[in-house]
Amino acid sequence: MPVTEVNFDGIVGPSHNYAGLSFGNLAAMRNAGLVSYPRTAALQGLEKMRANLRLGLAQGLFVPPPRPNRAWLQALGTAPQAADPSLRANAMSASSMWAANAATVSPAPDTADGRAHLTVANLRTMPHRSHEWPATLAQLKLAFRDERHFAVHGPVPPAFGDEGAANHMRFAERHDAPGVEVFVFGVGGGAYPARQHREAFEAVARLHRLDKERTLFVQQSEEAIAAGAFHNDVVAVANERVLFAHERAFEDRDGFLDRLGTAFPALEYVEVPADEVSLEDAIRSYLFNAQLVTPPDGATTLIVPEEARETPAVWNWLQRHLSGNGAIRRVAVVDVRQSMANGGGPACLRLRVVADPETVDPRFLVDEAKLDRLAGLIGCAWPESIDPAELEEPALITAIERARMTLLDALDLRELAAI
Ligand code: SUG
Repeated sequence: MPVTEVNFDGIVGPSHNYAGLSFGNLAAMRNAGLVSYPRTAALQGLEKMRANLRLGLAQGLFVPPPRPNRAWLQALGTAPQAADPSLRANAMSASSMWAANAATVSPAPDTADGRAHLTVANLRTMPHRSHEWPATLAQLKLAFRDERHFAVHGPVPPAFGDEGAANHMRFAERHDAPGVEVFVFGVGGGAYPARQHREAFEAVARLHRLDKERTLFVQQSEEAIAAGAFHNDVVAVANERVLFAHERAFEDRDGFLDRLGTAFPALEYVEVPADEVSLEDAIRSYLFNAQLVTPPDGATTLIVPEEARETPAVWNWLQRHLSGNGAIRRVAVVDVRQSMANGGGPACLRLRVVADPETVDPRFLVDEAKLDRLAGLIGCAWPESIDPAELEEPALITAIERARMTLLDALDLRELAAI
């Protein structure tokens, strides 16, 4: 099979809950304390994967890590029942579902050794995400273990925060052509943390052996972070020649566009002006946290969440763009409301890897029949609902741990059990 885009979606784990752990992520803060629906959440994720398959795209998955993370609690001198509620919630989060934060990926045509490079993200800024990487790394090492095609790197040292592909964009004439990679970092964000540090991305670019002439470092606008865009993929998305972004996404918009246009003359820039869609509407609707994809028929498609259709300024903008024959030719809508309520849209839920699917461990790839089987399993094993006040209940913890093992068995991934 040729080199193509493969999206690896994180299966929503059975512990999915709304504990309000992500300061600066407005949806997560707003919904703190609500009852969550892990079964519905995971099924919504599977349906999004199915929609991608039906567009003709290759699709993969990652499995949830063990939750509660007993090893992490043990290193902190405690255990699920004994831990104080805040520590316990940090050990129970299903946040690995947002696979755009799993790693940064540089496809083979961009690197000096002709292999695709992946660096697992350290996610050190948020305690509940800081302990994701060991389990993620174990999966990456399994899924992409063919060293003729892939190089998988451990995390950048935690002195510098790295949040992975959510702040990384790649431009190329076609997926299999050499690309220009853009690394977006934050400096300030008003009251909120800038989670991606420049030093971390500079290290990633060195580790991935990228060509300096085709590598750009760009500052995310402080205004965007302060407005709730805790990752760049909340205000911008790229695919092949197209950059789709909000006017206020970058600190020095003009300077960035000049540099990008020089490095990548084929750029097609689609900007949403602030006076047509405010930053607030863009962030609330997750217009830009969309998957921008090229299906086999060549019609660039934007996969947006239902919330984008429900936000009049956003939906009107999209209709105008489509009728004007713009770079985006089609819009598809998916329901990922359970994830959205924690600030994770369609793009957050996937790690995009440009590679030949035949070089990936097939246990991490899906077709519709596999999705059907997983839906049946999740429908039985995933908790129906979780009230964050009940996270310490032994019966719930047992159900969550059992559900994950059932999934690993079904996928023949038992070797990940103890990680
Ligand atoms: O890191 N939410 C995630 C959402 C990640 C979205 N990813 C991208 N933009 N690519 C985060 O803020 C909420 C968890 C909680 O509150 O329990 C959370 O972690």
